[in-house]
Amino acid sequence: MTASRSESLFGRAQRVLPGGVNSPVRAFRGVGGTPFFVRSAEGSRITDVDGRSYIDFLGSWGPLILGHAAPAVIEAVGEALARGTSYGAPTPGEVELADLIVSAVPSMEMVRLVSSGTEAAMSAIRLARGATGRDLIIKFEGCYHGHADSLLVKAGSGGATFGVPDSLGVPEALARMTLTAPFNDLGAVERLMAARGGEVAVVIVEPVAGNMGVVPPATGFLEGLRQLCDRHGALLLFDEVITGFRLGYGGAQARYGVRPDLTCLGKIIGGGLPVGAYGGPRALMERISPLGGVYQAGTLSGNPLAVAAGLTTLRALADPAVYARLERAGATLEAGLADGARASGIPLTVNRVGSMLTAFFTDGPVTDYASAKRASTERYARFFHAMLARGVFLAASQFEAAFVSLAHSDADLEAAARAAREALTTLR
Ligand code: HOZ
Repeated sequence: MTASRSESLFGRAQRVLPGGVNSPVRAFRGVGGTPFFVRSAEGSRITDVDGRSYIDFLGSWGPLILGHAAPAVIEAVGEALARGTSYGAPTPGEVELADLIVSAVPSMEMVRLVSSGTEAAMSAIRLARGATGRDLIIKFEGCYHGHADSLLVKAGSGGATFGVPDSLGVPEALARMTLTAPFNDLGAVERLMAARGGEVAVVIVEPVAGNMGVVPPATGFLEGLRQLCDRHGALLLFDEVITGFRLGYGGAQARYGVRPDLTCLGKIIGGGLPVGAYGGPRALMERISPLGGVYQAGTLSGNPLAVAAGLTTLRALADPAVYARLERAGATLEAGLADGARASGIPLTVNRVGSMLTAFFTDGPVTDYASAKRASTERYARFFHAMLARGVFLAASQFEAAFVSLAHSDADLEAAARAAREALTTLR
């Protein structure tokens, strides 16, 4: 049998790229098989180099809330491109994007644009340490905040997929400054704070976890974190790289009504181009260079192409009807999965918040990393391939989210729900 184009490319790729990819989960090791290589994508569909087309629920891991190659984004980026790709000097677009972000996100009065979510989280942590004069951070098991040293401790996403939540190469001295608690376990945070609260600079959390699969906050969890931080003089940092502009125009903090001190954004605010951002109250943000002593800089920060894509995307989301549509679309996919589980008798727990969801192959509730890890990764792998064979592309790991976009039509959602019902039956 001759190799497909994806197979040949993967062979070549593995000679020159570690694992054949530029980001681990893409290598399909969590589900087995050969990753497809992408030729193009449009709307809800992604097409591989062998000409197979899939309804895409990966959405580039979250940014593509308008779908692939959204015409308005392509036009805006094209116009920006014709004016140059990068200047290393300020542009009007950055000011507009910053204005738009601070008017949308309740806790942000100022924002600094960077080039990735990793950079945003790393820089926000530095700011928190600089502002409080404290060194420790608290993070939650299974939450993922990019791959900066201090944050690769009990990390989700690729850390969960490959069983390396504590990466090699992170100095022990640094890892010791990251305390961890189970997600949704306020008691554990209370105990950490009681023991070392005076040394804690910041508590960082994904307000809705998306990197151990989707896990919503328990009632009172985010509010409790707010109170504990206030009591101990620590800052609260919401990593809204995934949830920002996805769970509503004001992100998870508007949805749950809890105001963090610092917020990280990424993904959607770059409309599919590389971007990140962190922000908070003026008094805190004015500690960043050139106003204050916390240093952070970047050649491509506020890149004009990313800013153009981001601005166009955020403007398209300014209508509340958009989020009502995303909610309905998410619910349709969830219902298809739940029906399929009932019909097939396969134990499945679907966690969904708005347009992000994960189907966990387990029968108990999934409320934290320990319960997420009880899911059968072997069943997920079979489900993933059964869906792919039916033309539906999901994340290649049990511990990631599926994202619905505004480009998914009712027909796409019904086709995906039908595929899920059939795929689940094949797992019996
Ligand atoms: N860290 C991303 C998943 N949460 C994966 C990014 C990628 O592989 O593109």
